[in-house]
Amino acid sequence: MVLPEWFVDLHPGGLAQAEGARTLVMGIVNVTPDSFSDGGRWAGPDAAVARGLHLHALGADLVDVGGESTRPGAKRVDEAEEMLRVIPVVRELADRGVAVSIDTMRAGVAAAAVEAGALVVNDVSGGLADPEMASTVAALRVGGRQPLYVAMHWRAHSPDMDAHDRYHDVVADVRCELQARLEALCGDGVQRERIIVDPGLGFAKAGENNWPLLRDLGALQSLGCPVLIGASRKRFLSGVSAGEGPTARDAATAAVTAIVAARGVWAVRVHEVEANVAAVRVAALAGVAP
Ligand code: PMM
Repeated sequence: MVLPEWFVDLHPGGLAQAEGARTLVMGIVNVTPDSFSDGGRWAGPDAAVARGLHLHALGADLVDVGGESTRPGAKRVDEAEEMLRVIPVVRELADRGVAVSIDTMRAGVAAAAVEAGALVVNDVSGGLADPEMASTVAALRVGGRQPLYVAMHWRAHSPDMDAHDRYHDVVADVRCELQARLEALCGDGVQRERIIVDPGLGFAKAGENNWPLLRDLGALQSLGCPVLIGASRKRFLSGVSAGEGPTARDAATAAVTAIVAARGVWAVRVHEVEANVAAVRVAALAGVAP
């Protein structure tokens, strides 16, 4: 695969400053029976590959493949099962020219996925769940470079995360905990210029704790890394959405995308690609993206 420009040359602090650059859209393929918004829909490898190709055709810049649900309360799958779910899908999508990220907390899965063609390791635990993750990512190479590594703010595994949503000042606390992760990851050899940070909306964050993180994106951007936002269909959007259930939150998701794209985030992680591609294009063409 020809490596995409955003992979080769990751501009720190927000959007690639290159002419015409815009926020990237990461389409989600959960190869799981139990993810909160689309669990079971793309559980087999053929359905998952077809979904990934569809999202790519709709304009997704990369496709995020995950084999372990992280919804509150979800039980962990074992590593062998996670591998079986995701690796064939990663390989097939990468072979077909799709830029793939692997959503995993396990170093072994991350390494196998990069070997199968993934460009990005998306670790919702920011390296906390698996002590081997950082050194593993540091040793991996894609076209001579380390893969990109998404370090998300995380406090505990799914069964316990709702008990960890106490904050003194949610923006300052998340920033400080991400800063500590950055130092630890870099200490283990991950290059700072390959790291993307993510506030982890909905992870150990009750509804009202998510909005300040969106309102004060600048605090996260001041860490000096590109930012990824994963708001898609999350429960905190239910209060601004008509209708019930995760898919009823797609309109609010696109609204979040337009706003964060206007503030120069690197990427948004979304289930429905079409509306979000339109939102990032609107943000770019309306001249509000930096
Ligand atoms: N959210 C989920 C899973 N993976 N990865 C990143 N980087 N950021 C997120 O916010 C995030 C993630 C949970 O959502 P899903 O179950 O709908 O995939």
